[in-house]
Amino acid sequence: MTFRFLRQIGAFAAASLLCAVPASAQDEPFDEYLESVAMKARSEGVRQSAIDSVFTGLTPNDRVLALDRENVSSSGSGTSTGFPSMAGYLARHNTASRINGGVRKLAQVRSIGAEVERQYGVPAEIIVAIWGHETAYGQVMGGFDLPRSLATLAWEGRRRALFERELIDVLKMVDQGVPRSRLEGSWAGAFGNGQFLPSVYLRLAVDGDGDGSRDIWNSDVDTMHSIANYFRDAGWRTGEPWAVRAYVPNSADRSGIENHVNSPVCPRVHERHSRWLTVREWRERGVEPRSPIADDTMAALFEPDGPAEPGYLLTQNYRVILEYNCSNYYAMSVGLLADEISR
Ligand SMILES: [Ca+2]
Repeated sequence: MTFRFLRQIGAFAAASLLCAVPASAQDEPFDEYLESVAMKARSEGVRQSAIDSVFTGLTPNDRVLALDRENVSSSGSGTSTGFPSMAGYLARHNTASRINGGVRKLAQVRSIGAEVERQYGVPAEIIVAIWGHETAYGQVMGGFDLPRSLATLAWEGRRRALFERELIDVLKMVDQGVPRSRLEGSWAGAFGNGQFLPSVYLRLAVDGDGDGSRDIWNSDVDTMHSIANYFRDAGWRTGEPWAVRAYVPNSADRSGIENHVNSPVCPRVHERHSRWLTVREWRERGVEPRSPIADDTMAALFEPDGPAEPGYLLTQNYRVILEYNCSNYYAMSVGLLADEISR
């Protein structure tokens, strides 16, 4: 349920382990820390009434601290150069129940999906697949008090800049009229059907049904519009597949297509992809797409489990899925779930 954020934390965990946690982080009393955040929030225009309704009586959550520590130690230990099997991951995550749930959800939101697709250019099955992976189609959205989680993580200090920003943004949500009682989510501060963070909510959530509230907890329409808006904002290209399965001949020169560009964001994810060529250039190298894709589309080859296993030509839209959660396992499972439920 907290997939996106857990992943993001995971990506930074190794680096964070190398940086000393400020020794004084928790020497500062929680209430004093909240007062310093309140001052910053006021300087950004948040009304005192919103601050009071969130901060009054707030205490740190030990469970959140424990989960954060567990997350650091488990992510930090992965130093092997081999990668876990994609096939194994897909078998665990794209289960029959998740696929069937997606087929039902897609049918249930068919008319909203058509409208959203027309308006944002993002296919309904991609949105529903995100929804399935984030919260099992809204069944598991997390029951942590959001301001309490964010305040605890910001106060703890390991990633204060990030969580303090999110804490001020959750105050802004309340200032804008989001009911205090609605602020529940994951231990790491993500919430609603698509597990947005407060900063993402403020920037990209959409009131799709026009009732005056951006309700990504309870409204299917608002949820679909909001996830689609996220994708459009991240550069989704209308009409382009996220990837296509591809036949790669044994004779293909894999060293000749290596990617030598270091990605500025999550390089360990991007370094597993080949360099980018047009589909026409892939065909000239004997790589054959198994489903329709235009010849001038730019694509990178990805063979997650090695040359003997399925290969994929990834497009720009795959990178958009990575924007939601920068993990090849996540993006492949979202894309393949979308393919599966739209069959
Ligand atoms: Ca609404």
